[in-house]
Amino acid sequence: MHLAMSAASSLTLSGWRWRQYGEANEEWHQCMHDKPTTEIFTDLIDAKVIPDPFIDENERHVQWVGEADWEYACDFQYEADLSHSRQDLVFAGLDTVATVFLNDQDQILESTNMFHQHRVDVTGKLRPGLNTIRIVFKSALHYGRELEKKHGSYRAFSGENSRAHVRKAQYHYGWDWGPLLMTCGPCGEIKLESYASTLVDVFADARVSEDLHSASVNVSFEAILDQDVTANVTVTAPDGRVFHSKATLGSSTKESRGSVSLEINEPQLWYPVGHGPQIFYLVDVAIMNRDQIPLNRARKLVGMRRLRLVQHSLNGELGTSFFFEVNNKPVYASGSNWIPGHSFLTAMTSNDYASAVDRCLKANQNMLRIWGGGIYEHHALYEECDRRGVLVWQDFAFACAQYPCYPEFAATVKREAADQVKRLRQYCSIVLYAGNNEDYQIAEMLNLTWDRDDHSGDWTETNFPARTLYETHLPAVVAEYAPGVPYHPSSPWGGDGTTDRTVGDIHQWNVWHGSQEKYQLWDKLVGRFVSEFGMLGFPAAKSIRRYVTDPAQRYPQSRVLDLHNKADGAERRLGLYVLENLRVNSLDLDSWIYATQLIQGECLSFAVRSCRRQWKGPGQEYCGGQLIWQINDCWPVSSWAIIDFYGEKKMAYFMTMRDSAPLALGICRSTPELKKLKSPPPQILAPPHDLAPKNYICDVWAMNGTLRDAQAQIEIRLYDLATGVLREDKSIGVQPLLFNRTTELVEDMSVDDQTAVQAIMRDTRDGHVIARTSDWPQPLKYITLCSSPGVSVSVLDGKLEIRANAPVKGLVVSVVPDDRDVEFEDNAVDVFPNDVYTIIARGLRKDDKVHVRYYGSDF
Ligand code: BMA
Repeated sequence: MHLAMSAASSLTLSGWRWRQYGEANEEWHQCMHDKPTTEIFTDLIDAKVIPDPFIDENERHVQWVGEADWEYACDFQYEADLSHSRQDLVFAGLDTVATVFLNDQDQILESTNMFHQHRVDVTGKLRPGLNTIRIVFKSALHYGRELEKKHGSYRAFSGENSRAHVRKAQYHYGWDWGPLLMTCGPCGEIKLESYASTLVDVFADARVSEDLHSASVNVSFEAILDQDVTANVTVTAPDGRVFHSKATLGSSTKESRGSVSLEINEPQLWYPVGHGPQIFYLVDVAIMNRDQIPLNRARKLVGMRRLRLVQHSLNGELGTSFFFEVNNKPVYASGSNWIPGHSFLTAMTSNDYASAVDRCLKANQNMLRIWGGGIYEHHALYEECDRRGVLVWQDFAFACAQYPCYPEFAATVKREAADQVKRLRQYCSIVLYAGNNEDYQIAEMLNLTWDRDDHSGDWTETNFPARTLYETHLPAVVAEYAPGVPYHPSSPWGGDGTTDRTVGDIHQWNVWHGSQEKYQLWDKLVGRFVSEFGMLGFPAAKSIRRYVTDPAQRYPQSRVLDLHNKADGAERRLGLYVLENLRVNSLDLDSWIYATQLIQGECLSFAVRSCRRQWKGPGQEYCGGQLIWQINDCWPVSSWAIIDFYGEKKMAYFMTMRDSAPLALGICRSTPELKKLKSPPPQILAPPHDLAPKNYICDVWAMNGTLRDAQAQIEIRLYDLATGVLREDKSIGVQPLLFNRTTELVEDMSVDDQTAVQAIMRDTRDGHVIARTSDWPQPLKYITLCSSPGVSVSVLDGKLEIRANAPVKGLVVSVVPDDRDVEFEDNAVDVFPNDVYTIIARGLRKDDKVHVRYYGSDF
């Protein structure tokens, strides 16, 4: 968490105007807002020059924007202050191929990397009174194609190949969930700083000792000085204790660096959510002149934690663990992948980031992976993660391509990495930097000739030159600027290659992509850390109504809905998973939304349960985490997201929320033969669903993700699906649940293909329900459901009570009409006889009408 630096004077430029560049007599258009950052697409939409590309088929009609060049200008006032000997223009980011002019005559900057930050000395170039900054943004498409001609073509998956040469957010080129919208503009704030001496960087590197009883804090700073100064460093502990130190900095070198070290006894530590408090030390650095007058000061909130990525050998299994340990406590990571929140990043607000983190926490998630095809995120996202204890896995901004490494490219990347790691390193929530997304997987796929055992450090002359970035340059930057944070060359990475399930992380896409396994086999797909897996699901009907304006286009395979579904083979794969598993009665849009969301939920729930089950305690951390692909969208689309672009939660959000709860239950149905297998059977040998057996065995387990041993009452009941009759009560009374691991509760319980199993965990003192889960015969399409399950929903102020006389799967409640703002804390639930399911619903009134849909309600 960073507090603003108070330079002697700082002015944030705002109030932009824009026009197309190079067109004769083109007029300037004033932006419709006076925000400091802006970009061409939002300005063209505001000015009604183009239609909103998110609506209908408009994406197709606006492609010319990315082929054109654009120009921005902004006026600002400057009053000379004699005590300030220097003026800088400070750029937080320009998207992307930008040439900057001051007062029209002076070209002060050329920038071709969206992730670079610039401080340009403009002393003596400003006029008293009105000044103008003008920036020409050339088409990044054209620029990339030129570079491609010069340096050769590199393969990129998603988007055109030229993107591999351009240091711009890669998803702007179009992705398998994102539109091709090549925006440009002053996307980062631009400030005029006027000063005599200023701090330009402050970093408090806090290292907590192994026994957690002390911390060494090295506070380093960089300053631009016109005189000798003293840097006064004060560290204030959350309990009010204050630590001081001082250093003198000389002005002889214009850019001065210094540092002080402080020892803090019994530090108060920052913990991830669920492990302890999120508390911060306030680090204050002030530079003072000879008369002890403060010239400039910077403040930072610093969380102190001892961080390790643990890769140790495991009891009885191959390979090594892969999990994070904070303050000596292993943390199981249950989280999601984060893609940029919008195709037009300047449209995002700090509130948007805060609510994204809030939704992640409400889904019982504790980690976000900031995926490499996006950006190094907005500070508001990291601040919120720090503040609320969500761990961050940060990729460097490379994805799904073979990247070059010619000298200019390596140089721009090294600078980008240094700029961004310096910007981010104070966030204690960041627990890992990874070199890229899936580029080693691409190397494997393209059969690039590379030798894992070649550790020369320079692979620029091979056909996998970017290895030099991922294994030499980027780790060097992390080691220099964020030495306390582990570096991982790629995601996925480890062992014998990117699919090695016993070492490092994997992206488990053999459900949906790859071999398109049945999701019921998810327990055979788990790896040491599963940093991606997913299943596509349609957005909510009310969201679709917003972006498909023509009611005639509101059917599942319409041209407009297909345009808003970028996934390769989406129709076939969705068809496969839905039809392979569900009895589909109708293909109208509402039914298709329900079907795809139920399948997504079932799949992700199998995955989360299977991964989490493998967190079995010390020496048995067979899986250290799972991250859902993906939590959010950047535009309205049918994608793997569990929350759609308009913030509507899909069924999978709630289903995986329950599986990720601190205290949760899991059931796995199998057969003795299947149970023995560690991997899915080769497909040729795998029985198709219709040869599925009639009799199964079930295991039941519990996860106690808290840091305390617990005891809970465990009830297990077997119900006949067709009649709702309770066949057997297999409850096992009070069970001890050791902390921070799973406990196996029941092994090999016999069930048949007409029986659903419900398990409930209750508090031993007052009997309240802590967790529920259920297991159903699969595939769901074969089960004979009760034709009148007697579902009743009582609507009360602020909550619902749901009852049923027979097992009901995937019950979704919504308010009618669905544009009322009611927030359901839970949904997409399985309801069983003899159990009232209560859902808290903020904003619900007892006279509200609700709509209920469950699996089979339309049969
Ligand atoms: C992964 C990601 C993305 C992609 C997703 C879905 O492998 O890294 O590149 O969007 O799969 O296909």
